[in-house]
Amino acid sequence: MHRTCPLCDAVCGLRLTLDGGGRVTSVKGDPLDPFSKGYICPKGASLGRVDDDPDRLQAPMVRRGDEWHEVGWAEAFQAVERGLHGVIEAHGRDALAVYLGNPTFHTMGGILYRGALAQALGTRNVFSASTIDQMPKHVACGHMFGDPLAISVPDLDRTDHLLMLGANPAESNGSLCAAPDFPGRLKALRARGGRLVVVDPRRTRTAALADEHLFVRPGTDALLLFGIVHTLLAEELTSVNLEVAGLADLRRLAADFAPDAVAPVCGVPAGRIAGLARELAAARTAAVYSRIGASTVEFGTAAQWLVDVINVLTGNFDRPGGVMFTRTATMDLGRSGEPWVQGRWHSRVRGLPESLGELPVATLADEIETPGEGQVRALVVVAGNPVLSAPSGDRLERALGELDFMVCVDPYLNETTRHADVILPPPRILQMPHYDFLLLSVTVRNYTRFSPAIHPLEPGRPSEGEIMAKLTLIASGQGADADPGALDEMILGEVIRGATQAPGSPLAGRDPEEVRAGLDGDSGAERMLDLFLRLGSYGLSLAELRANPHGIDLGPLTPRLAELLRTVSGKVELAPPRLAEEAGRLRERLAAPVPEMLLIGRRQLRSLNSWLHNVPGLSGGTNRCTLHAHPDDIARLGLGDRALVTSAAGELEVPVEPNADIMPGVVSLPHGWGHAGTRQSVAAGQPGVNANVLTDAAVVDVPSGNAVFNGVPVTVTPVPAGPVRAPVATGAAR
Ligand SMILES: Nc1nc2c(c(=O)[nH]1)N[C@H]1C(S)=C(S)[C@@H](COP(=O)(O)OP(=O)(O)OC[C@H]3O[C@@H](n4cnc5c(=O)[nH]c(N)nc54)[C@H](O)[C@@H]3O)O[C@H]1N2
Ligand SMILES: Nc1nc2c(c(=O)[nH]1)N[C@H]1C(S)=C(S)[C@@H](COP(=O)(O)OP(=O)(O)OC[C@H]3O[C@@H](n4cnc5c(=O)[nH]c(N)nc54)[C@H](O)[C@@H]3O)O[C@H]1N2
Ligand code: SF4
Ligand SMILES: [Mo]
Repeated sequence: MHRTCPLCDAVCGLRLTLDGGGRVTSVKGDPLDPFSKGYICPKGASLGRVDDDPDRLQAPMVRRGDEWHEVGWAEAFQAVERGLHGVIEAHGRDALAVYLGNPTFHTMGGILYRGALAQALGTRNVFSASTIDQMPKHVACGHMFGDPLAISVPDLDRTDHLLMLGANPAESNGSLCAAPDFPGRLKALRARGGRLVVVDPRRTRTAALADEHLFVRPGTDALLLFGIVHTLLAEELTSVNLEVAGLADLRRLAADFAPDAVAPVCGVPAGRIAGLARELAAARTAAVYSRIGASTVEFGTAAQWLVDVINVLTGNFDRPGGVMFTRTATMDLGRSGEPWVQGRWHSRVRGLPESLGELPVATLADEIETPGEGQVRALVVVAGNPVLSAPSGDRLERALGELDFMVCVDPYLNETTRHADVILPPPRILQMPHYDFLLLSVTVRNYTRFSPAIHPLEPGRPSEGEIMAKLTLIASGQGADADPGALDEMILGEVIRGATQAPGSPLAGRDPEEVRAGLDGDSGAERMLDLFLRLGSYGLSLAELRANPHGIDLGPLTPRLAELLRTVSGKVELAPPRLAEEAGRLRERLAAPVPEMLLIGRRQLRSLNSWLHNVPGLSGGTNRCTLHAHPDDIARLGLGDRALVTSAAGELEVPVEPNADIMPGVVSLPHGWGHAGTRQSVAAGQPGVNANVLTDAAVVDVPSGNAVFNGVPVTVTPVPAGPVRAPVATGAAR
C-alpha cells in the first residue's frame, strides 16, 4: 500500500505494510516516489500508531454538564443545529465564529469545504491557523504582487546560495516550501559547491549543516534585512530583471538602516551584514528563505517583504536557482483576477484588519469576552487546538468556557475540544483519501500524487468532507437532515459553469452536464479533485493519478510571475505604502532599549504542533518540554533545575535545560505542550507546559495582525525547591 504522509509539509511518499486484520505493521519511505525517493522521518514511520491510536474518538460525543456521552451521528448533527440556530436566533450571525486549524490545510475535507463553511456561517468572525503562522507572508505578497497567494519557494535543488532566516527544516522538514528530505537537499547544495547561511538565535540542527551560522536577536530580522537592502542599494549591487515600481521610495526608506545602524540591535556585526549583501549579489544564483522565526514576530510582515525585496534586487526572483513559483497539477485554487484588497472589514473590539477573509486569532478571546452587539457566543473549531496554539492560550481557554455553544471536528478530546458541547470525530487517517491541494502548490519541483483511502468507512460513518458539508448545510439553514451530496453538486456545478463559460479554459464551450457526468471519483471530494485536475495546466485526471500511485514528476519549476502578477501598476511593488509604514516603526525600534531576556519557541522532530504527543514512539528522549537557556545566563541568573518565566501575559514554572547553542539573552520553550484534562493517555503522562501562557495576544505584527510567538520579553528567575506552581496569567485583566 502506498500513500502520502499527511503529517507535515514535506509530502513524503510512504510504503505501508498491513497484516490480515488491516493493521499497519510497517511504514517505510516509498523509494519509487519521484519526489521523496524513499525519505521518511520518525513521525511518518509512526503513522500506523497515529492512525490506530486507541484514544482517537470513534463516535460523536455530546457533553452534558461535565459528562461526555457517545451519541449517533444523526443525534450529534441535531445537537449542532439546535446549538448554532439557538445562538443565531438570539444574537444574529455575527455571534458565530469559526477557527480552522492547521490540519484543515492538509486534509481534503478541510481544504475543499473550509471556504463554504465560513461563508455559510455568515459571520465576519473567521479565524484560522494562518494568523498564528504565515499571514505576514500573504500580506507582504498581496501588497508586492497583488496576490496574497503568490508565494514563491527557494529553488532548492538548483540554487548556488541559500540565506535562511528563522527556519529549522532539519527538524520541521520545511514549511511553505514542500521538499521531502530538506536536510538532504541542503547537503546536496553544499556538495555541488553552493553556500548555505543560517540566521537563527539558536545554533540549530539546520545551522549545523550550514557554511555559516549567525545569531540574530529575536524579532529583529527585518532590521538585518533592511541592512542588506541598504548595502545592495548603496553599493550598487542590484541587478533587477523584472519590471518594478517604488525603487526610489525603497532607497529613501532604506537610508536609515545602514549596517552600522542596525547591527547593535539585531546583534549581527555590521561587517557581516554588508558581507551577506555582497555574497548574495555575487552568487551566480541565490535565494533568501524565511519562515516562522521571521514571521510570528513583531515585524513579521516587514521581514517577509524585505526577503522578497532582496530576491528581486539581486535578480533572483522568478528565475531558476532563485525563488520561483510552483505550477500545480490542479487549477490555481482561490486566486482572483483582481488586485488584492486588505482590511475590507475590521475586528469589532480591537479594529484589527481582515486579510484573506479572516481576522487575527490574537483577538478571538477579545471577541468572546467583550459584551455588546456582535459578541461571539458560538464557536466552530475544525482541526484546531487554539488553547495550546494561540497567544494567551490560557485566557482563550477561559473564554471558551463562557460560550453558549461550541462544536469541534477533531479526533481527540483535548485541551480545546473539552470545552465543546459536541465533538464530531473525523475518520481514521487510513480511511481518508488524501490529496495535498495546498502543499503541492509550494513544492520545489512540480509534482503530484493522490492517495486513495486504504480502509473503507464503517457503515453510517461520515467522511471528513461529509462532516464539513453537513456543518455547512446546517449553518446555512438547510437542517441536520440535509444531504451532504447536495453541497458537492452545488460546488461542482458552480465551478463547471464558470469553466465552460471562460474563454481559454480547457472546458470552454463544453456542455456542463456532460462535463459533470464525465467526472470520476468515489466521493464529492474526489470528483472535485478530478475536476480541478482537468482544469489544471497539465490536463491530468484522477484516473491518471490513480494509475501512478507513486506520484508523477512534472518537471523543474519554470518562470511564471507574469501569469500571477495582479498589482494595479502591473509591476512588482517594492515599497507599497502599507509596508513602507513599517519602516517608521522599525526606526522607532532602533532607538528602543533591548529587553534583558527574550523568549522564542522551537520545533522538535518527533512532535507536531499540539497533537502527536500521544504516540508512545514519538515521546520522551529529546522530545521534552524544557526551557533551553545558555550556561552563561544560567550562571548569571543563578538558575537551578527549574525557573519561573514571567512575561506581560503570564508566568510559568519550567524545567531548565542548559544549552550552549542558544544565544545568550534568549530562552526557548517549545509550543503544543501543556496537556491537561484530556483523553490522551500517553500525552497525559508527560504533559509539559503551555508556552502560550507567556505569549501575549495584545501584541501583534501590525500589518497582518499575526501573533507574536518569538521575541517575547520575559524575566527568568530561580525557583526555590518545593511543589511546582500552577501557571498564572497576569495579563488576563487587561
Ligand atoms: N508559541 C507558539 N505557538 C504556536 C507556534 C509556535 O511556533 N510557537 N506555531 C503556530 C503554528 S505555525 C501553527 S500552524 C499553529 C497550529 O495550531 P492549530 O491550528 O491549533 O493546530 P494543531 O496544534 O496542529 O492542532 C490540530 C488539531 O487537529 C486535530 N486533528 C489532527 N488530524 C486531524 C484531522 O485529520 N481532521 C481533523 N478534523 N482534526 C485533526 C488534532 O487532534 C488537534 O486537536 O500553532 C501555532 N502556535
Ligand atoms: N517536527 C515538526 N515539524 C513541523 C511542525 C512541528 O510542530 N514539528 N510544525 C509544522 C508547521 S505548522 C510549521 S508552520 C513548520 C514551521 O517550520 P520552521 O519555520 O522551519 O519551524 P521552526 O522549528 O519553528 O523554526 C523556526 C526557527 O526560528 C528560530 N527563531 C526564533 N525566533 C527567531 C527570530 O526572531 N529570528 C530568526 N531568524 N530566527 C528565529 C527558532 O530558533 C527556530 O529554529 O513546521 C512544520 N513541521
Ligand atoms: S517529513 Fe513530514 S511528510 Fe515526511 S514522513 Fe516526516 S512527517 Fe511525514
Ligand atoms: Mo504552522
